[in-house]
Amino acid sequence: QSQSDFGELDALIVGGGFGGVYMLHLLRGLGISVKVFEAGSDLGGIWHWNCYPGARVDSNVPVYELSIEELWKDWTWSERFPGFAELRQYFQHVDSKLDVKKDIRFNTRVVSAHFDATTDRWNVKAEDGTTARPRHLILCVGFAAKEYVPPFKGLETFKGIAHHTAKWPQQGVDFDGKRVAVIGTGATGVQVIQELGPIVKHLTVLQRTPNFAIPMVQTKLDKEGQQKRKALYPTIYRRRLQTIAGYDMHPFPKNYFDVSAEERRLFFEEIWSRGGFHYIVSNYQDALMNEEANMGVYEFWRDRVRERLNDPAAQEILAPTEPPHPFGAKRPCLEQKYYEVYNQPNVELIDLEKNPIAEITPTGILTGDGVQHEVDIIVLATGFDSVTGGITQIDIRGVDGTTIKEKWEKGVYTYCGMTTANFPNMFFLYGPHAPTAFSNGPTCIEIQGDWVTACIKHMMDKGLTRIEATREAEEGWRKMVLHNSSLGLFHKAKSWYNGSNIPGKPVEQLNFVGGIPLYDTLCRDKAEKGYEGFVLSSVKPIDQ
Ligand code: NA7
Repeated sequence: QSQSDFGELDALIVGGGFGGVYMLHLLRGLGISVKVFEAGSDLGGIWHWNCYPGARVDSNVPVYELSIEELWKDWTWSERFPGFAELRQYFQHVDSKLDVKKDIRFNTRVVSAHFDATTDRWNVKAEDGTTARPRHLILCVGFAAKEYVPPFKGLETFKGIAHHTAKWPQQGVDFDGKRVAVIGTGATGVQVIQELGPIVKHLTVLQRTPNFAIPMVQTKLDKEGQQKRKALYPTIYRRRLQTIAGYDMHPFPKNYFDVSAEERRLFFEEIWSRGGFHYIVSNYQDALMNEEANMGVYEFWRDRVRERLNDPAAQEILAPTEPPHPFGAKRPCLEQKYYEVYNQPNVELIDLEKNPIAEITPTGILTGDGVQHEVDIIVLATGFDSVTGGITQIDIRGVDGTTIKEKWEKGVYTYCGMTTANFPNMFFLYGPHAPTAFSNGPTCIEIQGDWVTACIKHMMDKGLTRIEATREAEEGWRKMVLHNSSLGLFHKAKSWYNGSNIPGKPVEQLNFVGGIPLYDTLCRDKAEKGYEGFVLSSVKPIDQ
């Protein structure tokens, strides 16, 4: 494809994952001109980029899919937690039903968007020179669009294969007979390790902080069983909106110390065996607020994990006696055979807290103790400039020419977790100050997509061309987001939840922790009050 000018559009969506296709579907319904620019070569967003070995969603189906009936009525999954390949097939199914691709320009990475206050339009440019002048700019870039590679000394000298997991080659990598190092044990590292441990010649895991991984309890799903339950799907999707994290589970309406130790034990066993995020989300309602309760939750987890590990040293590194941070304050992930991998003779675990990476050499990794770990492949599972990075990496300039990166340099300001002052007609989904990291993606995206669509419809009906959040409104939203978070234990962990995984990034809660129902209510309330906290106006004629 050659560069082209899309001219004036009513809306331009950036990103072709869940958010982008949902937005496209809704905006088409308004009968307006809308296109999607997607940096990747196909649909899927996160599932297009993250094709590393073992990549899989930690949310269960059918809550992890769009609630559009045309899509779910004849789609079935093979597993409760599908892998990236099946998720990609789902996106092809979405295209076969909704014909989304015809309005998506792939291989089109948006590099800049400047607001033109004389026309109330965005001047958008992509890397290949493609341009568009949409009224509305809708960023559906997700929360993990900008990967983070730590500045390891000597990384560029490595002669083997090294990739960040989010930039994994689409054609895959041959691991047969290879010595592999995995740096990082977040959700990604855990998936890579449990996948590669059993098949590679040698695996070196370099862990800085242990992940409090909980059993996924993966299940095979059959077609007939799913089809039979389809009558319940509208209710399942409606109930998603009534749960704290947008799934099919609720916190238990009792405090940890309200019940006896025996009762707690039975309750823990029960929620543990359900798999998924039950052990966090369905736990006692004060589990993430009360430090002593949290310690009890940790201890049960620790003891279950230790039972699965043969080596006492590995037990202490992976499931320490004292937790480095409260349970759940940093994102735990779901695992299948993760801990058993460490019982294998071909797997070596290095505790970077005691023995950090000194440098990467042409043939491997040199640790602080002077040992050179010879490897053929390095998997960089080192995470993302999460939540804000996908937005701030684009040169987005608002009314006064300030970039979004400059605006958020010392702290994030948003209103309703979808807009920000000085950047009119710009909306973002599944980004900062929304339930993002604490929610099931499709649930959060649908609430926001519905809200943005209603807002654009309202503007078109009234002949308005500009909507902009006020500074006071975003100050209030920010205060509320930070206050809600301060009631829990989240600030006690170094985590991508609060930006502390990226050197120099301000450390503050980036997500709305108040839960899906409250978020939904607050956003609806602003709209119902005539878009309270926003200034709406019509374009000024150019000669004024
Ligand atoms: P995460 O959860 O941010 O994990 C990144 C991992 O990389 C984590 O274990 C980090 O250790 C480690 N890391 C980062 N920098 C370094 C350096 N300099 N040295 C050693 N180790 C390092 O990213 P994921 O991709 O796993 O998951 C992101 C989310 O995507 C996930 O939660 C899902 O929601 C989907 P640390 O913990 O900081 O000590």
